Amino acid sequence: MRQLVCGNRTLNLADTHVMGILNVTPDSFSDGGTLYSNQQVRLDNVIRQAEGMVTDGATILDVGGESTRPGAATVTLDEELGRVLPVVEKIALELDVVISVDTSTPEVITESVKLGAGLINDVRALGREGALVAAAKTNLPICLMHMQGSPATMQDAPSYDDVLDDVEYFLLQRVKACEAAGITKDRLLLDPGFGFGKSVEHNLRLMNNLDRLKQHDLPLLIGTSRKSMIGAVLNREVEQRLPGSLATVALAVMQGAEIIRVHDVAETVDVVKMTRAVMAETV
Ligand code: YH5
Repeated sequence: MRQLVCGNRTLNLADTHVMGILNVTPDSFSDGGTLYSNQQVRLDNVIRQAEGMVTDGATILDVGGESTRPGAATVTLDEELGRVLPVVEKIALELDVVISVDTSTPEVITESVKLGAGLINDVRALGREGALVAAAKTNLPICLMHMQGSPATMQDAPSYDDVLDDVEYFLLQRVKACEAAGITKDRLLLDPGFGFGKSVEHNLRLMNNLDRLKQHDLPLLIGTSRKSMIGAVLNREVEQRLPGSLATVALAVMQGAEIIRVHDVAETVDVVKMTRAVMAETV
């Protein structure tokens, strides 16, 4: 049986898992401003949101303390630690869920694991100095995501010979780097990185060709929730992108994605169930 061992919890990879997004950045735009007061992350509000997502069926929560939006303020090490660690600690104590930490920072990786993190999700694919070594020591699964450029400028002029070839090549290079650092393949997940240095057409081509990444026998994580590719296709503002997001969820599940990273857990769980029922031709 294909499994992902996430510390003290194990995910069955025959299931499709919904990962709830828990932003703990004061400049996050998706929470309507309710999670923060005076630019401070309110722990009780974050935990309440986390609890709701688990009740709605999320089996993974993704805790992120760095905003990777173009133009977002850079976060210092102390800020990131101060945002992420209390949330990881409290969720680990209170909820039955795998805690993913959305970070590129070696110190955050190392400290999160001590407090109960079960997965490392790095939009820089362990490219930062010291990240490979820190991640290797955790014994946790790592999600390697593709990004062209860096968050500040990645959407200025995304350009590829062939986006499918480039994304696949980059991710396979990172898999090799991980293996050289002692991270075995059974700990790795792949993610094409929707919206990270990609035009709408690049994103659509990736979405329509997930089989290219599925060929490598590693679990696939997909994150399109509320992203600008949906805004561009439908001409919708960020708060009106749920139906478009759910369409991409059905397509990703149909193509075998194992983990779906979303803001809207309840709606996504329904779409996952419906899609899986069709694929299995049974309830
Ligand atoms: C991802 O795809 N994304 S953070 C802009 C939006 C909405 C959402 C304008 N971390 C991913 O969620 N980790 C992020 O609307 C991620 N895969 C993985 N593995 C960006 C984000 C977002 C950005």
